[in-house]
Amino acid sequence: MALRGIMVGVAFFASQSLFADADVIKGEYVVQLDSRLNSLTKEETSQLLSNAFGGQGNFVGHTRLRAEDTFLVKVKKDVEVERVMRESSDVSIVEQNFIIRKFDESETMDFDFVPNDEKFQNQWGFYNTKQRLDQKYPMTRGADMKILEAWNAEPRSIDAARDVIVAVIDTGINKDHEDLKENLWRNPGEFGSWQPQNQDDVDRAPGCWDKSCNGLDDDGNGLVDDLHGWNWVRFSTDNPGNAEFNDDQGHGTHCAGVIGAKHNQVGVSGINNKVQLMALKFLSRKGEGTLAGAIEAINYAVEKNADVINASWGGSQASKILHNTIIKAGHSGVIFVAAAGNSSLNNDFFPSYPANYSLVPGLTSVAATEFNNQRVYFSNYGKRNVHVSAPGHVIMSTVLGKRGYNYMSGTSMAAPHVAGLAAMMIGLYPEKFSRKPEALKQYLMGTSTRTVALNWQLKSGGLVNAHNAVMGIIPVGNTKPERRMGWKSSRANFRSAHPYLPNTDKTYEIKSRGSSWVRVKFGKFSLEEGVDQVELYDGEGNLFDTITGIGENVLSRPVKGDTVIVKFKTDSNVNDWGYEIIGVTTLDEGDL
Ligand SMILES: [Ca+2]
Ligand SMILES: [Ca+2]
Ligand SMILES: [Ca+2]
Ligand SMILES: [Ca+2]
Repeated sequence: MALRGIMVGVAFFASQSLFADADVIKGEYVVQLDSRLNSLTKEETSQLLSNAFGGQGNFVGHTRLRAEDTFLVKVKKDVEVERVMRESSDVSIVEQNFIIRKFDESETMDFDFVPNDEKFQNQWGFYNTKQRLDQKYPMTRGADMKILEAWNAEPRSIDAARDVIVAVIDTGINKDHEDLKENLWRNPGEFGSWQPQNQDDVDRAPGCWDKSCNGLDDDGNGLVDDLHGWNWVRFSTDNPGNAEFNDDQGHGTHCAGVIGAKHNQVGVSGINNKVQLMALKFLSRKGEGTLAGAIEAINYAVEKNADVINASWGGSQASKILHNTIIKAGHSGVIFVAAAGNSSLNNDFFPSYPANYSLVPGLTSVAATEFNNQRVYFSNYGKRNVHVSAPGHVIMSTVLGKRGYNYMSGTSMAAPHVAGLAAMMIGLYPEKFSRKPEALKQYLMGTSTRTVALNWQLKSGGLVNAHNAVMGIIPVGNTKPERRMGWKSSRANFRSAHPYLPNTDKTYEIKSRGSSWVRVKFGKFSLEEGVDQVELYDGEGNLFDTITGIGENVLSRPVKGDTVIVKFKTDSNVNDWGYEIIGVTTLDEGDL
């Protein structure tokens, strides 16, 4: 089937105006006159400009802008620029006077709502203003997950997760922390007033008048006084563990703070000001736990109707039982958010568990990004097995101590950013996402920000974006055609030199007139991974795919429209063979 008119040509890619968001100054115009008028006197120029701008009734004055033919004109009432130029043959160009801003903007936050927690400024992952952290790192403005934008665009998002239960399966949660204690989940079966019935009760629980401290298993789940969670560190056949979930390491508390630290003037701000943090401790002070402990903790979370599980842990060893446990959790409606791992490895080839477990509805594997939205060097990645990324380097959150706060780095820190956002979405849109982990995962992927660098490293190609998520914005590159069938293929032949040239920055356009969707087929590519790459954009300049590394017979992601702009970029070293595009595949949604 022949393709309708594939066209190739050099396209100018940068189409954005530098002054796109310029504010204009009312009543002021910059005017360039025809150069033959340079010899006019000031009075003659004044008369001419006055005539052009509506006569003496409207014209206020003018001044020369240190050029023979260029003036600033002031008028009482704004005029139509096109009309002035059309009606006065003496006027060459008229432009409204507008405001130009320096590119490094001031650091004031132009938002109605900014949390008053004292360390919010350190939370670059929520809102990156290029602020200086206590430690020196090069920051990129806007490289963040758009939390402040989300809170402002949809203020309900701040407290939306008040009834959403997030199980932090980790080293425990610091129960005395000023930023967390109010957001601890309470087991409904283990609190409420209780009275000692006999001497045994008094002896066992002196001074206790509540189910949470009576030494009894009030909800009959086999665990005594499990008010906020449980501790499986010493769990064994003869030891059920205990109710002391308090963190002795800091890791779990850090995760908890990202998900739900109070907005209370002190410390940090959680993604959610209100949320139910279930403290399930199975990792010891050394940060180690057992398979059995992990399975127990996950089953506990499911039993107690957790909505989200945060798993900031793992390893290369697979377990079928843990896998089955997590599959069950997914089918029961929990979204399981797993850190991708910190080994700098590609999880598609070197699996990390639990992140890599397949067939789990909603399992979301999370890589870590840093201050410029690039993957942090230590973070695992994988176009098939790692779904999204989130900030995970030098993250400020809660730690040990009543007022303990500190930075930590890792995919461990990235996962709770996603878990926290998941909780927010469940709270905001329960009919869409509550107990629907796969739908929520797909949504978080679909609303994420695709970047050139993350495209080839992650399934979603990007970083979770809270603003897009609360507002229902799906970026163009993330949309998908409604139909899977009916794609038509035709041959194409575009290729780099073999081997390719250094310092290439080449752009061309592939067009298949009239198609609704288009994708391109690479016969072969062999490019220095992450350095030399082919970037694919739609006709409006929206990035939708990045091709790098090695592959054969690879179809790009689909994009809406009939245009693919191909950008080929290489650094100063030639490292490989290059690429060839051998086909273009199109879908016409008008066809039957
Ligand atoms: Ca109990
Ligand atoms: Ca009890
Ligand atoms: Ca706080
Ligand atoms: Ca190279």
